[in-house]
Amino acid sequence: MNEPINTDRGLTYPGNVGCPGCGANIAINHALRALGEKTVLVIPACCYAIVSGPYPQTALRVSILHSAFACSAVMASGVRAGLDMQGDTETTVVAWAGDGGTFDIGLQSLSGAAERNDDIVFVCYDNEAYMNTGVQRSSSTPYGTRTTTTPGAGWKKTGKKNIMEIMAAHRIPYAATANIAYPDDFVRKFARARDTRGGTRFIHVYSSCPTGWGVPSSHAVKIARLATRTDVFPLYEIEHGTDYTLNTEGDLPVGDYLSVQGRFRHLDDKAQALIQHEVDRDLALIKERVAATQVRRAFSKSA
Ligand SMILES: Cc1ncc(C[n+]2csc(CCOP(=O)(O)OP(=O)(O)O)c2C)c(N)n1
Ligand SMILES: [Mg+2]
Repeated sequence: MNEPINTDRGLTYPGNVGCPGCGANIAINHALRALGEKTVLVIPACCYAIVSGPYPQTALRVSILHSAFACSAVMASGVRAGLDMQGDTETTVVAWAGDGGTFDIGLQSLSGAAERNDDIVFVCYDNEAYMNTGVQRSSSTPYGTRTTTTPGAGWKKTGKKNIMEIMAAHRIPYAATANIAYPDDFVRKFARARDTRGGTRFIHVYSSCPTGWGVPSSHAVKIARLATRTDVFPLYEIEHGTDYTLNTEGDLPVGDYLSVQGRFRHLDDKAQALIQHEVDRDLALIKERVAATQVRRAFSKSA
């Protein structure tokens, strides 16, 4: 009850109900390090609504508002409007949603906030399925994955929705990917999102789920690092929807990522080759945009 916050201990309490190795717990630790205590989190229905604690319990030392599944972005917009009316310009308002609450049911509300360019940070911690309700596939679930709604030979035959491209199309001031296995890059991007005021910022966080992916909990960070080293989850930033910066270059084939996870173990060489092809194609598209950005910047300097 209004106890002064001792930030020396960080902004998370030492224990919560998350699964061992939960990537979202690692993500929130990194994120709050950058965001600081003047943060309001809006969390829709998802694992993290449970992990962050039902009132009056809490796992975090910042204010949390739980929203319905579909509307974390617009609720964050409303909190921002309320704070503005109180003259509080310092507090950062952050929607913290899963992939279901971002790619699927939350997409209209997120698109609305982004189109209005509301002054919020929207974070998708992406564990690539509806984990809280028992590992059902979402539109973020990658090609080849087995989930409880894509079991056995019915493994998912369509690809992952490209949420970064969708957000870039809204021409918001800042969008970035971040990975729990790269804490310095992660914290830098959250600090940048915090400081880029006056518009919508979006961060797509790679967030391992040992429980849903069939990997040992001790491998949560190792798998996350492999996602970026194989270019399955490249780290990059997009300013104003058009200016791209690539932060990493992978050095391993996708097989090194797929073969160590239960959810992909059934994939044969042909399916793995197709995934490699798509990963290479998507990375090439990002690189084309990076090159176009560099040309544009050089041109505008010389003009
Ligand atoms: C309108 C509505 N439909 C369904 C649910 C049930 N539900 C709660 S959490 C959840 C899955 C959330 O998935 P995601 O957003 O990916 O977060 P995760 O649990 O994976 O962290 C579902 C289907 C709900 N709360 N509200
Ligand atoms: Mg999810």
